[in-house]
Parts: sequence; C-alpha cells; structure tokens
Amino acid sequence: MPSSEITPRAVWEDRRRFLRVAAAGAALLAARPGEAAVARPGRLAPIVDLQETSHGKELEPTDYGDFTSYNNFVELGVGKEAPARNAHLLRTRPWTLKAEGECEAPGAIGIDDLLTQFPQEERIYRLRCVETWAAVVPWVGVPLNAVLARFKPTSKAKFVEFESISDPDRLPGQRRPVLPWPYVEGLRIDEAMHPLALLATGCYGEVLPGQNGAPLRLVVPWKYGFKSAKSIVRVRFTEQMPRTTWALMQPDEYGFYANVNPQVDHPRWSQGRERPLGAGLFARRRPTLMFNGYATEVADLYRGMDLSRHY
Ligand SMILES: Nc1nc2c(c(=O)[nH]1)N[C@H]1C(S)=C(S)[C@@H](COP(=O)(O)O)O[C@H]1N2
Ligand SMILES: [Mo]
Repeated sequence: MPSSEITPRAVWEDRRRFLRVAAAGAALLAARPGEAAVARPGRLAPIVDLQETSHGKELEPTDYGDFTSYNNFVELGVGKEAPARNAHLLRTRPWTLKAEGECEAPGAIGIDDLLTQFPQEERIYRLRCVETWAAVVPWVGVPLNAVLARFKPTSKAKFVEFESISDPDRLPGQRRPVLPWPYVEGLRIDEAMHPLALLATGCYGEVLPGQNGAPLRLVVPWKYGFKSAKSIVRVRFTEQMPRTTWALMQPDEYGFYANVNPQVDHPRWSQGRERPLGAGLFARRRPTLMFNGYATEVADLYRGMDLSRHY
C-alpha cells in the first residue's frame, strides 16, 4: 500500500509535526481525538482515550531514545545508564497508591482504578535536572490536585510527602545504603495543588518505561528533576515540612524548594545555563529560564520569599 494512502492527511498538513515524526524515525501516526499528538515510539503499551491539551505544543520534544536511556533512578542503580538496564526488575502490577496523614479520607487506590477514575491528559513540559541537562517531554498523566482532593486533606495538611517504591529484594540500588531508602520527596500543599503539577502515568503516548518511574511518578515542571519522585506508592499529608531524601543527604546542595533558578547556583556549579538532553556533552548550552519557563504560572506561590535562602 502506498504510504500516501495509509498516512493520515493531518500529517501532511502539519509540516512541523511531520518533521518531528520523521526525526524520531517513528511510525507515522497523526493525532486524532483521544490519541497522543506526538508520534508514539511503538515500544510500550499505548495509552488510549487520552485527552490532548495544548500545553507545551510550541516545544520540540526530546528524542524518546535519549529520554529513556539517560536517567536518574538510584533504586535501579547508580549512573545514567543503569536505570534502563535494570528497568525490567521493577514490578508495576499489582500497584497501589496509599494516602495517609492529615486527611479525612485516607485509604488506598489501585493503579488501574486510578486510571479509570481520572482522565489522562497529554501535556508537553520541560524537565530540568540539577545536573544542568534539560529535556522536553510529552507527558501523559492526571492532575495531581484531583487525585489529592479525593483523600480530602484537612486544614492541618500544610505539606505532602511522596514516597517511592521499596523493593530491596528486586531493586539492585536498594540493597545498598546509597540513599536512605525509601526515596522521599515533598511539596508544600499549595505547590501540590497547583494545576501544573502532574501525576504522570505515561510519556510519548505510551505507558512510562520503568527507568522513567513507572507506573506513577510526579512531574513538577518548575522544579529541579529530583523533586519528581518516581514509582510512587504513598502520599502523606503533614503539618511539618517533610524530610526529603536529597535535602537530608546534602543539605547545603539541595534544598526543599528546589525551584529552577538561574540566579541561585548549586555550590559546585552554575545553574545559569543548561544542556539539552541528546545534544551531546559539548553542545552549546542555552540560558536557564526562571522557574524553568513557568514563572507566569507559579511566581505567585513564592511572593515575598527570599529564594536564595529557600533554595
Ligand atoms: N524514586 C526516585 N525518584 C527519582 C530519582 C531517584 O533516584 N529515585 N531521581 C530523581 C532525579 S535526580 C531526576 S533528575 C529525575 C529524572 O527523571 P527522568 O529519568 O525521567 O529524566 O527523577 C527523580 N526522581
Ligand atoms: Mo537529577
């Protein structure tokens, strides 16, 4: 069959999308309602019935191969290549998200119930790592605020803690005290309720690869990557600021807020520039944007705060 007959018209009409598809070397799939706008890599299960949104449509997504082969997920091993190599060890079913602490409706929800109860959306967001590499990712996920609201946080819930998987029998990184396990991250409740915060269930129109935090991870696009806890099993509403993994390990290097901020350097390097993931180690760096480019949306959350002190 000639490709002109099997290729949907929209592909030919949208040159930019066509180029993106061609560049990715992926199957020529165009977005129809209920499908991803970005070509699926065809590696993992597709997410059907997802709601396309216009969020981040102007951004050029990072190559899927780069995003899934250069990771930080210490439970799956130390080093950027280890997580992809060990991802098969991560069991994503059965999977339950538990909620506890300062909330009226604590409990648990199975991943498949969560996926049917909350519509999944596609939103293209930037991801900026504290090590200064940056990616643009077509995430699929559910708004974090909708999921948290289900557990009815009380007025005492000033913070939310996110706990990642504990499975030392299977996960090589958890057999050694590289970090104090489990991995814990946290947000102030108003940050967690911000409409940009996403509980990601997939990327590039397919379920999340293990190395990127399957089956459920946080995405907080205005903060450094370490705030986006992977493979989350528990949320806990607290009155006190959570003691988060990296802030415990190296308090002078990693703060609780971890907002992307070109003016506040990491003690060992500048945060003023970033390297696009996949562009090569010697590629020209580009300026880092305040709040990773989301200042218009989130700056109000920090009004009156000294961001060099609350880093
Ligand atoms: N559970 C857990 N979550 C984690 C990490 C980790 O080691 N364990 N690494 C963090 C860091 S430092 C970064 S930069 C991002 C990387 O996400 P990515 O591999 O999908 O790009 O995941 C974050 N979430
Ligand atoms: Mo990171």
